[in-house]
Amino acid sequence: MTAASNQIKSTLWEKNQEYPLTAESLRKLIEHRIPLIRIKDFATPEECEKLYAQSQSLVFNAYEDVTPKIEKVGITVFEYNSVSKANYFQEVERASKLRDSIFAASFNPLERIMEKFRECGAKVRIASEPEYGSYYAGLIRKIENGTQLHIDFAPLEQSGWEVCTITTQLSWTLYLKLSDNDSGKTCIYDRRWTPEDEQYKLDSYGYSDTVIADKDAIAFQPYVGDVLLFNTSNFHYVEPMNGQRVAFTSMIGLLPNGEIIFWS
Ligand SMILES: O=C(O)CCC(=O)C(=O)O
Ligand SMILES: [Fe+2]
Repeated sequence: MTAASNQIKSTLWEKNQEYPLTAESLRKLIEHRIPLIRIKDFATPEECEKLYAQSQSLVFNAYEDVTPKIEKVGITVFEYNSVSKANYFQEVERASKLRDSIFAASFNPLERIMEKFRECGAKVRIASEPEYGSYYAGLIRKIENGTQLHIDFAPLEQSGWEVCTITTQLSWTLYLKLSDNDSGKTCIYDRRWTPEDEQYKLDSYGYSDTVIADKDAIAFQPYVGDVLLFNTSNFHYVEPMNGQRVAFTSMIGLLPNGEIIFWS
């Protein structure tokens, strides 16, 4: 392949389709050459039900300034960006203890996904901050009314945190409870965010449709037990769900030294 055609390929998806997780597909996802990876049957229906059941006795908190409403158990750097790093790290221990007690009574999807990345040859760890230690990773999240068109890219939101030094951001989502198998799709566009797109920002996180005009998209239908992995600097949104849509999720980032970090 010539350098010129290689350059074209790196900005366009090779095919508008799903891929299984392999060392090669992971590399291509990072390079924006494929739209998404589906890990089929990552967890059994029983494991998903157990993890979901654990969340039923917990309080889900809604993100501030986010409409439609998104609720979750666990903490995010996004919410502490305007508060302080110290406050975030004060909460990490409490949130991690709660998460670990949920895992103990069900199973540990975070360790499982990290192991799958290791099997692909990746060097993975939880993100950490020199003076504070490990970040928190792993939200139980309800997105039932859909989302706006958006991207997730820590270097845009955070500054002075390890997660803002990543060069590529992915997310992984394990679906635990879905009322319907024909709604609540995740739509991902073959359109990466650029700094010029900030003029199309509508509120705390949504963007105008102008940014995705004429671009290819793929609609991912979630199933219980499957994992979705995609590059979150591609514009994307979640369709409203007919009922429940509960998932376990975290962010994933590639550092300049090639290490892969997980956080929420
Ligand atoms: O729930 C999903 O399918 C994906 C949600 C999302 O916006 C993300 O993971 O960045
Ligand atoms: Fe997102």
